[in-house]
Order: sequence, then structure tokens, then C-alpha cells
Amino acid sequence: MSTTEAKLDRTKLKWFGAGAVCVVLFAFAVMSCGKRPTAAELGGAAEAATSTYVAPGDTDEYYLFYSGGHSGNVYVAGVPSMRHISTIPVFAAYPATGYGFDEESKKMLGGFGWGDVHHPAISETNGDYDGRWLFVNDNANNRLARIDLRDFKTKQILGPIPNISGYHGGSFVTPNTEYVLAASRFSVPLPKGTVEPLEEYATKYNGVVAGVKVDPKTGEMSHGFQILMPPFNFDLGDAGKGPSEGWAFWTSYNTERATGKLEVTSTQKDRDYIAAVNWKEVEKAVAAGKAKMISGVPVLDPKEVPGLVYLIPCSKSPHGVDVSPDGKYFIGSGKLQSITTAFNVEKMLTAIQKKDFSGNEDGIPVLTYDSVKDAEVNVGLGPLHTQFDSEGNAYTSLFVESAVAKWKLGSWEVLDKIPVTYNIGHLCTAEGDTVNPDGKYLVALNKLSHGRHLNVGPSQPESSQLINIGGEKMKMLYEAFTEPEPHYAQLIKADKLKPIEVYPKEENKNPNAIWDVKDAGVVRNGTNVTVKMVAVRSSFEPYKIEVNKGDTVTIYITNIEQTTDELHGFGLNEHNLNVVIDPGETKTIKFVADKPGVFPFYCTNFCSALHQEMQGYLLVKGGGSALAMK
Ligand code: K7E
Ligand code: CUA
Repeated sequence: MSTTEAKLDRTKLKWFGAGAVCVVLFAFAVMSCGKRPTAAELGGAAEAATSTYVAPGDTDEYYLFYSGGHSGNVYVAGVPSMRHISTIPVFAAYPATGYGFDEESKKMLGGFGWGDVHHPAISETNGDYDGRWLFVNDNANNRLARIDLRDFKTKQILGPIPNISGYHGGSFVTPNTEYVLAASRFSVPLPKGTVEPLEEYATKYNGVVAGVKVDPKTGEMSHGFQILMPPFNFDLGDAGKGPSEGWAFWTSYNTERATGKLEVTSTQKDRDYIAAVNWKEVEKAVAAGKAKMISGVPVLDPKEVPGLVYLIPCSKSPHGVDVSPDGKYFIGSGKLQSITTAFNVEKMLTAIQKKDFSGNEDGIPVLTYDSVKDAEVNVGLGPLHTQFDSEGNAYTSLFVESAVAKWKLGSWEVLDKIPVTYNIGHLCTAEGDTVNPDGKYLVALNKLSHGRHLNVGPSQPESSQLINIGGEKMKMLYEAFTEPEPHYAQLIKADKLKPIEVYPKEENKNPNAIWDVKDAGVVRNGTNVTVKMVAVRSSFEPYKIEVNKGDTVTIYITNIEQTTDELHGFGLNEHNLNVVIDPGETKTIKFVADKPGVFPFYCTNFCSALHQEMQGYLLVKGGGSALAMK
């Protein structure tokens, strides 16, 4: 088997076997592989090295927030160094920060053990990143999470969202974070819980596109609106801005309404659709009482309420749809073709006004392709996603070709192309989703990294490559290996964030917080034992907890430090319990003491020269007596 064949086989395994998202017909696969790029191809190794070098003690210029896919996490790196700095657990427990072990985060996780993070989105004000929150969607369990960028912690998980199945088409935000977009990738019969034969998929299953409402002050998320759609697979989305503000766009594939082997059955038609939703009109329709409640969410049926949704034909099996910074164009990429299509918002509005329709789907008008399209840009094989810079250029990822194409909005000229290794999915430019991107850097989020790193066995990382887009020609700067599996990322100027380093004491409103060892102690009420505990260098107070077998034990533990980086952990032997408490934070630990014996607990987070001495004992009485040792 040649190297190329081997790589293709691996690729197939990965993309089909693992059921990954961006499936591309591999008959098209042309891999640029097998040859290490030379220094010259890298744009000059020395130049690349100096431009990504961040000296020890210095900090980076940008934060990169990238999705951790089915790890359920969000990862934080610095750009240009590409150094991984932090992991933000969102949809899965993470013992390193104690996430998922204390009562507060357990409640947020709602019993789920994992999630599939796809598209992080930073909140926006006037179409610019405002640095307040980061939203991430969970494709697996239909949830949306909000991370507060003040402390880099997950603060809310909404869901499973009713009526949504396979929440992939998010978390794109509207220009003032009124809504976070949502959609169903997998249509199901509604309401959830009902069953219809798969043979009747085309008529009895429903797609949904939706907006999750966000409170502009607190970021609190709630169910906004939903729209009933034909049973297509809704994939990616983006919110309009400028002249397209008030519109939301989603791509859809499988407009054949097929089941079975979708790689064949859903690729029959030459065109699928982009759905364009006027969410400002949707708001009015909901306010006018035109929605019906399904599972607690107002749902609009476009058959009954016309004027809200239009379908725009797009090249076959599209993946990404991306709105240009000026809001004039939306770019739809048919992943089985070698072109990407630029649609013109003004032309779309004219077509709607003139009822320039070429058909309809379940009563939803289909706009005439040629009336809305501005250009088909010959970018290369397997276009997936498009990002933008400050100079009116667009950058499209080419999965099949393993490259990024740079092209000009308006003249539609392809200006440059750079190979990436290998099989790029998303790409992300500095402040690329805003009305005012920075240009400068592009991160290519590649799906395969085979042979690019020390061999670590069959479970391999992905590769993320940093590309300089500041000049006429793109230049490869750096390659980092990232945990599975970056789908999308956000790259925000570091000075837009002002994270805290300790939780100020006066902000801790937890009624069970204590700040003085005098207040620490154990209180029994029947079989409920409540412990108020202080953690401070380098001891726990109380250090002894005596209970009876069967008692329910609740420990409120406050780290009373107000010094940066003074974290303490609480690990309890043989109880599957580890909680980490940041300075000024209070966390709740709850368990039933069902095993008799003496169980040490200790600080898990290295905090001082006497960290190893920071320990205590849980005594659970009710077993026999111990061996006499003398
Ligand atoms: Cu991997 Cu946006 Cu979920 Cu494309 S998606 S690559
Ligand atoms: Cu406290 Cu280690």
C-alpha cells in the first residue's frame, strides 16, 4: 500500500468510522502529503520562529479559544506562541479543576458525562467581540453553555433544548448577542418522545432552526423561538450584520429527505439550500401570538406564518455559511464541489420583494439561485468554511485539497493558496467573526496530523497551524498539536479581556461561606451531617470529620485565600471525589458515608512548601474494631 493509499484509508476510518461531522466524498480526495515542507516553503524558518517566539515571562497578543469536540472541553491557547494555557471544562467532568465533583457543577451537568463541543462564539456588542461571554454548543445532548470570560468558568448549561436534535448549527451570535443560533442536525418526529416509522421520514419528521435568547445584562440563556422546518439536516449557521442585520442563515444538506446511507442517498440533488430567517419578523410573530407552544417553547410554522423563512439553493451538500464583515455577502460552501458561492444580501432582499421564486418546500418559498448569487468562486476542492481579514479578503478551508484559499470579496479573484497538513476543517482569523476583523493571523484547524509529531500510538492528536495573513502571500508560522477535536475557534485580542485572579471576598454571597477558622465545625441533624470548612495554607479546619455509616455528609468548603494562584484541592480517599477551590471561592461537596473506616482527605493542588501536610481524616463509624497493634 502506498503512503497515499494508507493515508486515505486512515482518513476513511476516521471520517466514516468515527461518525465525524464533516464527511466528504473520498473519491474526491487529493492529498497533499508525504513530503515535508522545506524551510523556504515555510516562509523562512528563522522568520517564522522569531514571529511566533514569546519569551519566557512574556504573554501572547491573542487568546485562542478552541473547541475540544467530544472531549467536552474548551481549550485556551495564546497566539502567536500557540502555547496551551488552560482547559475550561464545560460538558464533562474534569478532575484537574474539580469540575463535575462539587454539587454546583454536578447540577449544571445534569447527569450527562460528556458533550460534543463544536462552535465557540464570543458575545458581541455592535458586531464586535465584547469579551464578556463565550458560548458553546453540544451537538450530542442538544445543550448550550455559557462561559464567563471574567473567570473562565462555565456558568450555565441550557438544555437539552426541547425539539432540537443534534445541536450543531450554533453557537453563532447576533450582533448584539440578542440570540445564539441553534438548529437540528438530525430531524426527528416532534414532540420528542413520539415515534414515527423511518419510512415516513420525509413527511413525519421535522427540522428545526431556532434562536436561544440571551439576557443582555446577565447573559442568562432561555428558550427563545423555534421554527418548524422540512426534515433536512441543518448544519452550520451565521448571523447577518450591517445590511443583513436581523437575518440568520443556516446551511442544510439532505434536502432529498433521505434515510439510510446518506453518503449516497443525500447527495442525489445538485443543490441543497441555505435557509434565511428574518428573526426580527419572527420576534413580531411570536409577540402577536402566532406561535404554538411545543414542549414549552414558542414554535412558528412557516406554512401558517409566511414571510419569515426563505430557502436559497446552494451547491450540493453545503457545510459552512459565513457572513462577510460588512454584512453584504454570505458565503456558502458546497463541500463536494470546487467552488464556493457568494450570495448578495441586497439581491436576496430584492428577490424576496419581487417574489422571484423557483419553487417551494412545504410552503417555504425557494428563491431563484441566479437572482441571489453574485459569484461562484473557484477556490479548490472540498470548501468547508470561510473567514475574513481587514482588507476585504476571504479565506476558505479546503478539506479535500488540504489547503487554504485566499480570495477577494467583490472581484472574486483567488489570490493565494497555502497547503496545510492535513485535511483542514474550520479556520479562524483574528477577530474574524466581527464587523472589523484584525487580519494578521489565521489558525488552520486540521483534522489529521499523521507523521507530523513523535509517534504516540494509534490515538493521535489533531494539528493546528498558525498562518501569517498580514502580507500578500500567506506564510506558515507554527504547528501545534491539539486535543480532539477542534471544530471551530475564536481568536480575540488579549486586551479585550480582563479576567480576575481571585474571587473578591465581598462578592462571595454563598450563605455557607465562612472566613474564620472559629466558624468552622461539624453539625449533626438526624443523619445529616453538615461541615463548614476552611482551606488555607496549609491546613483544613476542621481536620477531623466523625460520622456514622449511612449519614449524608455535606461539606461547604471555602478557600479564604485572597492571593493569586493559591488554589486548594480536596481529595477524599476511595470516594471518587476531588474538588478544587479557587481563592475566595466556596464549593459544596455531598456524599453518603456508606463505607465504614478511616479515610484521609488531602489537598490535591500544590499550594505551599507544606502542601503535603495539608490533610485530615473522615472517620465513618459502624465497622468492627481494629487490629490491636501492640
Ligand atoms: Cu467540524 Cu463546524 Cu462541527 Cu466543520 S464542523 S469542520
Ligand atoms: Cu492546599 Cu495544597
